[in-house]
Amino acid sequence: MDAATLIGSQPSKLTSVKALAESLHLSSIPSSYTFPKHANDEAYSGTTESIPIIDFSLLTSSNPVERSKMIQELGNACQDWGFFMVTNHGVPESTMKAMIEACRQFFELTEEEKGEYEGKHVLDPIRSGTSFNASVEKVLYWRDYLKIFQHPQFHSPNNPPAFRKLHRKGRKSGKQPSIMIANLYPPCPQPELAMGLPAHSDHGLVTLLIQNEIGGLQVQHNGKWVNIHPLPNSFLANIGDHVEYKSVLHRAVVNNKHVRISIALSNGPALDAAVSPASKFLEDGWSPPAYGAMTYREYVELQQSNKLDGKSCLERIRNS
Ligand SMILES: O=C(O)CCC(=O)C(=O)O
Repeated sequence: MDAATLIGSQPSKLTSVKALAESLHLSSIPSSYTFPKHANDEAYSGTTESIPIIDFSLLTSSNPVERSKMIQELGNACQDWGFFMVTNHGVPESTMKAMIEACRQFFELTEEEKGEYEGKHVLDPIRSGTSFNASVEKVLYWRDYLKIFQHPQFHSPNNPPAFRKLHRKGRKSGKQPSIMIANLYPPCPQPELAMGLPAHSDHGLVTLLIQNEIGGLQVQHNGKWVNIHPLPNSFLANIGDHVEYKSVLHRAVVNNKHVRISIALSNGPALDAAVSPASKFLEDGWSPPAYGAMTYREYVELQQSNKLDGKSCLERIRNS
């Protein structure tokens, strides 16, 4: 096992950014949070660049014309953006708000209480912490997190009680794992210097994301960073590294006024499923496979044990 896979190997325990942000008189960020800037880092917020909207009710419509039109639009959205908004999905707005509230209550627990869920291994079923993987990062991110494996086996912190109650309701059938990642981005005194989460793509098939009403998500599209402003009561969906379509780089920036909370639900193949290029693409005449077979568990472990850095996880497993 790689040393970085053991979260407990980090030299000293870091306080959460929530505690840091709330410390009195903090007017500048510690240098360990200063994120290096790159050339095309500025966000583009032009009005013409808005992500596709998929109306879920039409995807399941009994009208075949409507349904096939929406399926076509879904294919285009995956191809062109790898990111889209899902409306009319049937999840009550009150449930989405209650989830955000339960996560907010979790982050409000004392450092000691949250410490109970400080994971020792990247695949621990419940793991709370700060940054992404502080044992391998030179620069820390302005973000605290809670990660929970929710399927096929259900896990939930006992505290706050609202959490367990709510998540029990949300259990589903099927074998694919889903991992819930709650992110807290407290107000940052120097948001232009810090980063919530750096550019990365997600493991798995599709990630669904909700947030409180505060923006911060940016998606890379045609080489530019686009600010995403989701419609109320919608999900954001993005393609992960395990789908035929290309997964898309995204990141979370921070602000100096508001607490931002987002919840990502990552859905992947079965943890022990070996994922490899489809055999129909490996017939005579095609180029040799770019990637070998690997279980989803191995891929998640690899991604979580290393620095979050663009598509470096995919690059690591590329056949040379
Ligand atoms: O907070 C966000 O909007 C992005 C979260 C994210 O990319 C993640 O949890 O992997």
